[in-house]
Amino acid sequence: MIRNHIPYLLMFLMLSCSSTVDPDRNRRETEAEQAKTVSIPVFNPDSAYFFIEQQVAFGPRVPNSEAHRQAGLWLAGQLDRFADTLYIQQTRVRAYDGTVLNIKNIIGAFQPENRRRILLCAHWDSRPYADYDPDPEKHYTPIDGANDGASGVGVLLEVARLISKRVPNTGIDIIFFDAEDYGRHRFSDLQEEDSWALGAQYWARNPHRSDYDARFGILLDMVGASGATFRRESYSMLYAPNVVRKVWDTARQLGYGHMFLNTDGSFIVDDHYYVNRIRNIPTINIIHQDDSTPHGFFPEWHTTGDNMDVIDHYTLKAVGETIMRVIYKE
Ligand code: AHN
Ligand code: ZN
Repeated sequence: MIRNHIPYLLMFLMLSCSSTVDPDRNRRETEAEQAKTVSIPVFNPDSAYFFIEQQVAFGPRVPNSEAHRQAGLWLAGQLDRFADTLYIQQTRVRAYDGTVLNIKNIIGAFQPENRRRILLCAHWDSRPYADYDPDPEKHYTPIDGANDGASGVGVLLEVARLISKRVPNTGIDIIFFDAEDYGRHRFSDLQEEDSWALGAQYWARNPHRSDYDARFGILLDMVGASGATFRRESYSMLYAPNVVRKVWDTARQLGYGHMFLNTDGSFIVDDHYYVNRIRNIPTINIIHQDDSTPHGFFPEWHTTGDNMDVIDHYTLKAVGETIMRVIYKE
């Protein structure tokens, strides 16, 4: 009986000693204890994987195609299962080549009454052409976009499923932007500015609520390929350095420091760029960058090889757990 008490006594002595040496230590330990006791629902990478598989099964989700229409309906239905309020923004935008695209931003609000909010987003369309395919015959073939597009949506659908089960302290909006990837074909002579992220540009000028604001935003783009590495993307560092730090620190604490690298990436015009520039919401991009490829992204980027074969459960788990922890720490 006495023996059982010795460790407690020792621990008490150790704690009281250390607190005289470092007055901050007790407070820090309390915070660490709290972080452990906040129960964070467990991110299921198999579930995220399945959400990606289902999107890809519709075929390439190119605006104006039947697969795009069907996938959009399915996605809205999925988000509606989990969110408190669903918004569908339907509009027409003009692509760089003059094509008029029928697009749809799909938005799920969680705790819409909460004034403290976080924005999470990804693009749900896929690119109309594999203009980086090693086979020139395929340079105008639409792509599956399993990683480029569907992976971010898959992770966020799993996040949506989990937060619907255990309400976090912060309100959350999940936005699936359309027409991110209808940017200029690499062999096109047309020089059109702002040809990427058309859905995000539209939303930034016409948010689903006119007074919409969030404390910060996180964009997920190409977050599912095996061997993914995430560098600190430069627009994220320009507009939201504290958010980058917060997310990268969280990933490192979880043991994913080998993927969330503390090295600088390049400037990437993506959905987050317009959320920052037009809406002024500090928003970062978690995007797979790879120095060893000619375009700086994952090897199958904008090729027909961007299919389910590149998707890796471990990468999904790393990103999903990081996002979940960031959410539940707020
Ligand atoms: C540019 O290449 C300018 N932006 C890339 C953004 C992107 C394309 N993300 C996914 N596909
Ligand atoms: Zn793309």
